[in-house]
Amino acid sequence: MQSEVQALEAELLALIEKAADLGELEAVRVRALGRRGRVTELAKGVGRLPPEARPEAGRAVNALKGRIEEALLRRRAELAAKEQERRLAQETIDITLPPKERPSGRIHPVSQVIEEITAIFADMGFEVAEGPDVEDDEHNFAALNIPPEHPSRQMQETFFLCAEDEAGTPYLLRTHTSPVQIRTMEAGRPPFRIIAPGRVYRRDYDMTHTPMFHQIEGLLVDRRTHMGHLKGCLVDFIRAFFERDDIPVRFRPSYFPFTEPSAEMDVGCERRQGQLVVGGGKDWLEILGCGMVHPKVLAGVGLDPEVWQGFAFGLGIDRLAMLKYGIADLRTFFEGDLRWLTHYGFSPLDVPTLFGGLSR
Ligand code: 2NM
Repeated sequence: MQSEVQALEAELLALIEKAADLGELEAVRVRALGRRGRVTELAKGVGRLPPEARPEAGRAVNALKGRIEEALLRRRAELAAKEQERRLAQETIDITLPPKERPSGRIHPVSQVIEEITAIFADMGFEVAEGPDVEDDEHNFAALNIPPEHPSRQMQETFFLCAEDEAGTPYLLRTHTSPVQIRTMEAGRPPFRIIAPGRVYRRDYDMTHTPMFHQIEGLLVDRRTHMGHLKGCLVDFIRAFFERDDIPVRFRPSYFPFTEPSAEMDVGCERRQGQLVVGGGKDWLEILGCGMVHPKVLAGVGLDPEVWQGFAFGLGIDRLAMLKYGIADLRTFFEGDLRWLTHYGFSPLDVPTLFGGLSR
């Protein structure tokens, strides 16, 4: 046994030394220590020896196994170091080369403005909520205190689907993102502080209307929320959005079925060389609708209006993008013209943040 061990050790150590790369070394390991390897076979032979010879032979084979494993490890480290040296010598980086071109893809103004508005409201503690484009009558209308005879429900305004819910009422394409607020209030517990950006659909098509457009609505529900909170929040928002501290703002009373009282917010503006410019001037431009969430809407989602109050608002993203970035025709937003996107689009690397600048 002793001489067999010595002979095998010399043979295997020679093979390990001869292995030229990690692949060859692995083959040697399998030949030595694998399930049918030479050392393994030798260990099996120990069981066939007379009992009194087994302990010594067993120790000799185990010691051999240990030495072979050690030799394998050492050779593996050697080969790995050699391999790395070879790669370091071969692979080069020419640091005098110019940097890669900036990506040529552009961010659509609608996506840009959604990111900008999200950055502003996120800073005030609002979270982004989303919901389905296909809605039911309950979430798009009924829960918002919009009665069956209300004009916005009529065929010429709303896209109805052929499919109907269990009650036989047709599904529809949401006409605003308010159903997202309803679903959020149904599913969670107050306080709520959310904004819901997304696509909405209305049957309308001309210079300033497309059948699909984008809205952001916001909702804040807490104890003792009042119009002062609404006003402060929206004035801060609009000044951050237009990146000017001096924008005149006024609130006019208005009507929405889902808020009471309701208001519209205007910003001061003026025409300069046929272009509408926000800030300064003596004209007013309507920018968003808002109000205190109607007690019936709160009660409908299981909130006690004596305990919880909220404010909500809604605005059109596309129109805001046109205003801020001087884009004349809304219909060009959705034509998919690459030249238009190259001109009006934004760099994907300039992510809007309050600390780094919204639009740069
Ligand atoms: C607007 C204007 C005023 C509004 C209300 C709600 C809800 F679900 F909380 F009742 N969501 N959005 C709202 C209020 C929307 O858009 C012009």
